[in-house]
Amino acid sequence: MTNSQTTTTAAAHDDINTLVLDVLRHRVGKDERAAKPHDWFQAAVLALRDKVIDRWFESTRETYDKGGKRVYYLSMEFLIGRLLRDALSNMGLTREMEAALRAHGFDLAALEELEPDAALGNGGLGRLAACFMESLASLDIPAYGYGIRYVNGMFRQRIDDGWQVELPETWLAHGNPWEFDRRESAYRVGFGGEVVESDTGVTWHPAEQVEASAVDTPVVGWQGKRVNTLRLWTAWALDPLRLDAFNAGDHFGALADQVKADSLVRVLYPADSSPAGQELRLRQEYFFSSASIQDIVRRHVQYHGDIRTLPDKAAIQLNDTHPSVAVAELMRLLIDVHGLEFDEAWEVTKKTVGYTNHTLLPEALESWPLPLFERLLPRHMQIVYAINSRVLREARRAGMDGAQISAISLIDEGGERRVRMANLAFVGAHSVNGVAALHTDLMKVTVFSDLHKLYPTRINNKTNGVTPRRWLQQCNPGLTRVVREAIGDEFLNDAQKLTALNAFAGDSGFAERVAEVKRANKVALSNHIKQLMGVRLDPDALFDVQIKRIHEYKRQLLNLIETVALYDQIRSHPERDWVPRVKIFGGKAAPSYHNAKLIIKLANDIARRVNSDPSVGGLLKVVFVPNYNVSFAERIIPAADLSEQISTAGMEASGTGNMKFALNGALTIGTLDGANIEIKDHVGDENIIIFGLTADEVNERRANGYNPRAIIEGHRELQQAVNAIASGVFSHDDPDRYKGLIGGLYDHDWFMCCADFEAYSQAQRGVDARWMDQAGWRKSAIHNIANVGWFSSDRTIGEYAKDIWGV
Ligand code: 26R
Repeated sequence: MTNSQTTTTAAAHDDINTLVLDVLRHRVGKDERAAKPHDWFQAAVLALRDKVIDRWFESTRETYDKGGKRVYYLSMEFLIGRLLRDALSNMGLTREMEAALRAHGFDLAALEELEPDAALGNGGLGRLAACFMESLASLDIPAYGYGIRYVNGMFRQRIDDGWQVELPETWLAHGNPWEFDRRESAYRVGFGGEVVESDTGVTWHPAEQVEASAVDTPVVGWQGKRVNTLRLWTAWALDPLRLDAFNAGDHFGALADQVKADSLVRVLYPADSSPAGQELRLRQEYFFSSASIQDIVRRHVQYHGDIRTLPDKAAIQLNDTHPSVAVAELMRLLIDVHGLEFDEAWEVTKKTVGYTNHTLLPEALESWPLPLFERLLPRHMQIVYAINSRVLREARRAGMDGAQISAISLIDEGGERRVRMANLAFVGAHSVNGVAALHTDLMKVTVFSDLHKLYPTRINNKTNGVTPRRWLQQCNPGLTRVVREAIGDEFLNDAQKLTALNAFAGDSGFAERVAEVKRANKVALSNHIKQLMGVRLDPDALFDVQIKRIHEYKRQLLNLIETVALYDQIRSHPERDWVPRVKIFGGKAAPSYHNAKLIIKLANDIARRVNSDPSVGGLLKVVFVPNYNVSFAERIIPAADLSEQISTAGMEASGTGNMKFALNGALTIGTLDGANIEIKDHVGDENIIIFGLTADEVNERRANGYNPRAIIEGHRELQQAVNAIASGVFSHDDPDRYKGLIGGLYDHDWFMCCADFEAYSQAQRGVDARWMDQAGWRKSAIHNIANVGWFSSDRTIGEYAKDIWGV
């Protein structure tokens, strides 16, 4: 360190130290001697926030001065996790804060654990939104994230006797030191009522109204370059307490409006790809879409005057179809409030909006019963009809037939009529993108095939990415240090510079240092799991990890069946050289998803049996970690040796956990699905373990009569394993518990666990063989770290900026 740097650091330390003490006294209201750890945590956040705010103002002023274009990212979900470490690290203040707290006897890492994990999302889509917000700020792109400030986000998962129990997460119980109430940014959002047409135009008279009020959280980019805003909406009744009713003795009725408003922002819809047939969900979608669009339009008119120039100053990205109704809302404001003609409004809307699709699963494609949509949003219904008539005329002119026209229609006419939100988003956007190459290709030939024919240039690919700040630097400081020592600091600014590490793959000294870090991370995780669950893990075993939402297409069941088969094999052939393995599972099941919950119970049943069986001699351990969330991922991923990405080919749109694991030096065992394919292309065939059917083969098997029963009966290990599960070997207390689950495998096995079992178990034995060659394994791990910098969300956001947003 040079002399001047030493001085700056020391000055910064004094500065932070003074600031923290001042905040502790005057804003937390505690004397140094009386302050508890949570008071110090609060003081640390508020002190840091002061530093962030200065940058925030500068960024905002700069954007206004330049009159530049802004990105608006509309998302029902933001799975942001904890912010203290992230903000400290991006502001370059970690060391100073550490020192300041140490001076008072506190450990920063311990205080970080006091921060609630903000879980305003289900899984991949929500976490992607959080990575994107960080990258937007890091790339110095002016952006707002818009979403809902759920009072209870994702449920907290407890495991009771092996079963998932859902508890409300009270992340706001002690306030949220990061956020700012923006009462001046409040908008009315209406529901129901009627539409009146007169000479002066169309007026919607809603039957009910709530007020959406903004709550802002600053999002700090790398090196504090820019601070953007995550604007989450909360709901207020226009008349929160009806005093007349209250005074007349109706104490509960007097609060009914506020209760109704509260319910809009109470919970995150607790489903991942399950039918969202609930009025509340549509209300939530419209609530946040309307407030966001009103805010965007208000800002534009205030600073630029003419609403017709909106596409030059605003790019609105819809994160899946959850905010699709924003298309109709923008049209409504342009026509009814700003007096544009339909055609002109339609051009402005399309130029402004982009839509990202995140899943092809039919059950996750949103559509709303037409009567519900019409009752709740009568004016939007008219606009949807008007858009539809225009689009269908275009289709007719292009020579499309009846079948194609009904596939393109915004209204699903088969059975109960429904409004198709994906079609609305598709036609209302100038860009429609998938999240990995295979996914984008499949979009063109499945759900969107006819829309793609009508608008052949609209679909494009933007392969997902993850932020290397959180998913390398912050979660794995040990690895970051070793990499810096080897290749310098350039990769901190550009993750693709990690390729310089390829030159070190054969350097045994470097490999040794990477391995030491991995081991230390495994020790740390083992200690945590010991403390949390009482299970002792051997840090020298192979840590084999599958953490993600529990879903049949992700095939945790395939992994569990293989685990049982391995358990059998170890017991039958104790003389063989088995590789000691720790199988780690984690993830939440949608509360109404019966099979997913049963799979959690099965993992726990298997764990109980295997972990207490002395005959496996510690060669196999199974753990299902409770309440998997972002902060848990930050502990587990740096400690993983093997990353399980084993979805049925064609079903996982991208996956993003796969990228995080590879970046932290785990090898992937996976199918040719989602971004696994591109990870393979980047790390090289020899550094990834690919197995199983391709997406085409899956389709072919399904089309030509797939017979899982014959496969099971023709495969001894598979049959033994599934029969053990079905007959109650792991569930003595309820021997029939898994009859139905395993029966489903025999009868249809939609997700092709049986078809892929042999290939998967072969691949796993191949993993064992590789592990025996530790030098080879380490080399592959380094090639993974070196070659996945491309999967930085900076690269992804750069592509969105250039190809979609024009910023
Ligand atoms: C309709 C509603 C209940 C709903 C359905 C599905 C709500 C949320 C979802 C979650 C889906 C869309 C999701 O998270 N998709 C994931 O998006 C990731 C980011 O692009 C991908 O990596 C991942 O493959 C995909 O499953």
